[in-house]
Amino acid sequence: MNACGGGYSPETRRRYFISGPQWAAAYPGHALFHAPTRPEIGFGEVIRKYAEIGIGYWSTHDTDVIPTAALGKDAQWEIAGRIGKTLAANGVRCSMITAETFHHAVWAAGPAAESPAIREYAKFRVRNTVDLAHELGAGFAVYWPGTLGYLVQGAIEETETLRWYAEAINAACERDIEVARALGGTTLKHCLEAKPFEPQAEILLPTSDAMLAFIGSGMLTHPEMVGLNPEYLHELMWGAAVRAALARALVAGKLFHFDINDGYRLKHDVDIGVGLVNPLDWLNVLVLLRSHGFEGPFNLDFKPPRTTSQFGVFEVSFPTAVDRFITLWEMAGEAISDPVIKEATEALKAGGLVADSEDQMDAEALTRAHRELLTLHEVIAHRLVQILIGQHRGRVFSTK
Ligand code: XLS
Ligand code: MG
Ligand code: MG
Repeated sequence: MNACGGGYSPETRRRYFISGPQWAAAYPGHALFHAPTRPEIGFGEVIRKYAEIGIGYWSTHDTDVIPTAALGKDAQWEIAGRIGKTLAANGVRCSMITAETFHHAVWAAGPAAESPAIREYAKFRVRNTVDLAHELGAGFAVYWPGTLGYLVQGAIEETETLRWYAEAINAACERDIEVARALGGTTLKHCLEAKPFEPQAEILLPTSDAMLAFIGSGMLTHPEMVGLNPEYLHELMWGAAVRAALARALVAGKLFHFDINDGYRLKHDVDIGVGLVNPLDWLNVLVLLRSHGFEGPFNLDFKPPRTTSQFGVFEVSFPTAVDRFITLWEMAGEAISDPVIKEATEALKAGGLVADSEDQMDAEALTRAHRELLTLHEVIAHRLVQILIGQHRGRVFSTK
């Protein structure tokens, strides 16, 4: 790490609204075909290490820290009390709680199963997530429906299942209104997270766009409280241009929270650290977000690779992920104020001029007036690569 030139200071890192998930740091390296490569660790160690690195916010699934059997019971509040003390002692804040509605065997048929008893249990779980979020001072609740879909065809009815899923989200919002009123505080931001496949073969809400349609479907009692937690890689997994997916969320006023990571198009959920695969695309994503005033939360939902040791998780994986994000964020600021990009963009927006003597509605004349101007698209793209690799600051390569 010293050979890499070191990193930002913890104080600098804390200036960004970056959250570290409990599950990301505690991921022991297991998967369907993979045995764990790292030991189990608890919230005490994760929060302490995040504090040392300068990750100022912590997020968690309910069951990352509370055994399923203890949820909603006295034991839960005892654990929540210990979490609260650990956070305070380390100067870290809880930003988000998410309900695990995919891992336990109870979710075999998903959170919106045919069985009314399972659906009541799902409502209990999301209401309890809201309670935990208020207790720990979080502002956001995330719902990744995970198993809302199917492996075998024809057994579930999609419209019914979506209606049932809406009932769970409604239960969370209604509970939130009650709790916020009782505490004299504000309600949470409820964020839906889409993933196109995994762990089900077919997913009923596979993309952020599908979720926007769901929010606007009329099935939610409080659509104004519900928005999105897009995940960078989840959008790539279906082949999206991530920046365009985020733009659609922005114009709908629904970009609430953002899971940051990296990976490959049309492949499974490899959850690689931000910027390790697509740094140019990431720069462009952050240009869009910065120019629209979105400043987080940026949730580090990646998985340290199985080849990284437990020591490496906190010495290499998390600090470098945070630092790549900060560097790309600062570069995005440079791109936004870059004089070359500015001038080129302004010229494009001014448009080409068809001579007064010519027919203003003549397609050929319009094409001629724009032919040279449109070359600026490629100039802008080149300039962005220069910014990414530092050439705009005079970095030069010689063949000699
Ligand atoms: C899984 C999701 C998950 C959510 C929270 O693929 O990314 O980690 O972010 O449940
Ligand atoms: Mg995620
Ligand atoms: Mg993922």
